[in-house]
This record gives sequence, C-alpha cells and structure tokens, in this order.
Amino acid sequence: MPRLLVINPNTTAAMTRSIAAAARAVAAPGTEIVARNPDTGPASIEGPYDQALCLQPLLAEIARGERDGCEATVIACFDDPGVAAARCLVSGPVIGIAEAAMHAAAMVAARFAIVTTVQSAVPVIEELVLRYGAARGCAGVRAADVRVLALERTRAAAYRRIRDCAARLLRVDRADAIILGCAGMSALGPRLARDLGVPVIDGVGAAVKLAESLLALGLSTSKCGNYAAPDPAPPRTRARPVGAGKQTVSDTASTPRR
Ligand code: 5HY
Repeated sequence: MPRLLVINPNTTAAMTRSIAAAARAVAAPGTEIVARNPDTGPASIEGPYDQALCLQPLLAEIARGERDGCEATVIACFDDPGVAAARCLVSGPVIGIAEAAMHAAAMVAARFAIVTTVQSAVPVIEELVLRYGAARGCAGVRAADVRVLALERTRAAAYRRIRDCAARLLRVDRADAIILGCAGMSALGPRLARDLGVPVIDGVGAAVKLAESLLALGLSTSKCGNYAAPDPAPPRTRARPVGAGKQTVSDTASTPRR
C-alpha cells in the first residue's frame, strides 16, 4: 500500500487541506496520502524570495516524511521549490506539481497555457517551462491577479478572474488546454473544464498519479550522479578571518563533492 507525502511548502493549513482533498480525490484505493505543511516559513509563495524562505523547513519535512515511511513525495507548489535538493535528500521519487502538469498537458494538447495567481509568479513559471523542455508546447503563462490566499477566502471572485484569464489564454494565445498554475486552484478544475470546454490539468492530481506510476514501475531516484546523497554535514565551527594563522578561508568549507 503506497504511502505518498503531499507537502504544501507554505504554512497555510487551509490550503494544505484543499490540496489533500484534491490528492485523495484521484489517489488509487490502496494509496495513503499524508498531507503536511511546515510550521515555519511563508504563508504563501508568490515569487523567488518566498520560495527561498520555504526551502529549509520544506526539506526538513520531506526528510521526516521518508522517516515516517512515505515512499514518494509530491511538492505541492507550482514553483516546484526544492525538487532537485529533495531528490538528493531522499531515495523515493520526488515530483513537483508544475513538472507533472506540463507532462500531462503535453499528452492531451498540442498547445497548453498556464493560468497562475500573481504577476511575480509568471517569470518563475516561464523558467520552469524552459527547464522542463516544455517551451514548444506552452502557448503562454498569464496571471489572473488573484493573491494565493484569496483563493481560500474569496473563492467566487477568484474563480471569475481565473476563468476570464483562462478564456483569454484560449482565445488570444490559441491554447488547447489549461494548466492550473497554483496548488490552491485544484478545487476549481472540474468547473473550469465544464465552463471552458477544454482539458484543465491540476498539477496536484497529475503528480499523485505519476508518483503512483513510478512506484508501481519500481522506479526511484538515481543516486549515481546529479542527485547523489549530500555528504553528512561537517561539524559546524566558526569561520576565522583569512590570514589568522595557517587557516583556510573557512574551516567549515566542505570539500567540493563532484
Ligand atoms: C503555489 N504559491 O502553488 C504557488 C503558486 C503561485 O503558495 N502555492 C503557493 O501562485 O505562485
């Protein structure tokens, strides 16, 4: 019975609950979903600074999830924060919802587009599109100008803005499918698909099904190179100024691993 950690990297418990509901709605009968968020870090992630703030608590929760028997991890934030670092940290598959959504969309549409929340998220997502080799199929990324936490508070108004932004992506950018560019949008997917008449891909669901598939195939992260396990942390000692005796720049500098 696979046990999946579905981690919301921000600290908003209401959002974690809606992410958990989206994950459990698609999980196979034998899959256990363990939904968590860190106790410390940003309440929402709306750009590179928030993303940096979430990393250490996120990685600590992912390590705890593996200790608690979770065989795979879904990072439920559309910035895909910390995915590569987590793949070094734990053995089981680690899947970001943006990467999962883009792969799923590419298999149902020649051109997909991404509707996200705020303008500051757009360049972050555009960089992910390039990193994942999805640029050819991506018609565009647009923000609905809805704050992440407004998705929980003012759902009706948020839905209208997201629907109108998605409609523009279909009409102006000639997309054939829409990706929900925020983990907090999962609950809007089915209604948006009915209203727009095109496939709407929720990254949370796509990531859960991909995680189940990788586990069923017996696949886990390769540790032979780029995702090799980190060296055990050297004892932390205070760095001394260069030139103070026969001292390197810092006695905490670890030897480059590769
Ligand atoms: C997310 N932020 O999925 C991202 C997406 C966004 O707190 N969860 C967040 O809207 O930037």
